[in-house]
Amino acid sequence: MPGAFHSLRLLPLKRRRKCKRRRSRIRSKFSNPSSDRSFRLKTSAASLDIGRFVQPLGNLFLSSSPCANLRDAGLGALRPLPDDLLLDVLGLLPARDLAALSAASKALYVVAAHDPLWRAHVLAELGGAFDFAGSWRATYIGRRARLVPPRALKIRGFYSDYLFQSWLCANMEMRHEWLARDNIERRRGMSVERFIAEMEEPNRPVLLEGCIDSWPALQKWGRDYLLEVSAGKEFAVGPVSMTLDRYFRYADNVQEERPLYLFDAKFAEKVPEMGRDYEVPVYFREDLFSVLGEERPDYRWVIIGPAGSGSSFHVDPNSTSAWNAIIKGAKKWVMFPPEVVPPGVHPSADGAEVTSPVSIMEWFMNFYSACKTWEKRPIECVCRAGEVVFVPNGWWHLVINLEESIAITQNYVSRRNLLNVLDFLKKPNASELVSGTKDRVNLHDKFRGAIEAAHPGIINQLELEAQQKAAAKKKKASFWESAVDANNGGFKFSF
Ligand SMILES: O=C(O)CCC(=O)C(=O)O
Ligand SMILES: [Fe+2]
Repeated sequence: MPGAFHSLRLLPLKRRRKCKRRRSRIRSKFSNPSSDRSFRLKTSAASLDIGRFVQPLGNLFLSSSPCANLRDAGLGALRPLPDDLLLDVLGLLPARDLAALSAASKALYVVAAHDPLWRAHVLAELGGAFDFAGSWRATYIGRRARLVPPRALKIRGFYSDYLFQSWLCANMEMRHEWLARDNIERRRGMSVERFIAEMEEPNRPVLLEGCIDSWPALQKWGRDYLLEVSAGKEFAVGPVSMTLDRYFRYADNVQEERPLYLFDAKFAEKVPEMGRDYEVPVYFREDLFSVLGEERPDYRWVIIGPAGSGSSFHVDPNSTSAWNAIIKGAKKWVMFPPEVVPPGVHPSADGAEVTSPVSIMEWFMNFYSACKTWEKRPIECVCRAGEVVFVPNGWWHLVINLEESIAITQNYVSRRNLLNVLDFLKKPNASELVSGTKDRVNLHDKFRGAIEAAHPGIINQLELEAQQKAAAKKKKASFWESAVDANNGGFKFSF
């Protein structure tokens, strides 16, 4: 959803493609939040939150005592605007005017309390130097004493799917059925040769157990240790930078639909102890981007986030593959192969932009069940501390943290995906697609040149092998076509 209060978009830094968010229509059945049993609210659900008093629009028609929607009476000339557009308009207002507007009517009070509006003001004015006060509105108002808010009101009779869904996504628990399916291949003690032949070559995800047991990070990386080694250092959190202590204070109190996510590509340079506490698992040691030295695109990140934070559907940058190792916590993964676009996700034809639901919870609520009947169902798992997920290049994936999690991820190019990466970097719209570097347009030529210098002949060799493989595949296919002879129903194989 384009708009002013989304202008500080909070994309994890790993993926830089433009991302539009669109709120989908409610597809699940809901009634009064306090009586419905079809979803469970988090025990910490904010009881004074204004969103709690908003009901889905359908309830207006089902209500036994039909009444008017408070929204219509109190919005004046703004009434015809759909909720998403109305919020975009309010997102253009300075904070002072937003506060003043909320005193104009009960309806405007509800709409102007939509917390993402205030998040944009806090982040724009304070960057990462805020002390989270339980909501963004309270955080902003706490810092601006002269901005006296109207006192907290309990408001009934406001019906809006958009606001209800936003509140619900921030406050509901993951459902059991969203977590139950676990169909990823799990391997322990796999040799590197088998990993290459069975996983990397065919481009299939796998969950690797036991391959980071020797990492000091697994024992050491709790909050206390990280706070100590990173004292005074700031990390990238969405569009701002924050110290870890501030981020943890936020994470302890947050109840929002898309929590801020710490996703920092320079952690090992900023805090060398963190760089020393892990090593690349044995399967991923070939790292061809390293030929670029300092000019390589961003490739490693520390990721920290509270329950409910995560990464919405995306494909990893520059056609690289990745590994993601969990040090603390647990993450739910949903992955679709490159040729299957996940339901609810709409990439543009040139691949430069992706439109997807506003939040991960919204995707689960409105789209997860759509794949139940699909022939190609996603690969899913819950990955826990000490486990590593291999994300093959081109796979769509979504990740949600089920508890506070700390992870390290690296993207890499091995000879299995070198040609893919070179093709990707050469695309005509490379300036929009390539990410993790300033010099997007020239990355292809620089990388190709550096590879030729460091590994003479490797590109030709891989191209030759690829041609041979394609020819063998074609030969096999044409043998089957002639054997089956579909046109005249002739010869058929039987076994
Ligand atoms: O841990 C996460 O949020 C997932 C990050 C991600 O998408 C990745 O490692 O490729
Ligand atoms: Fe990713």
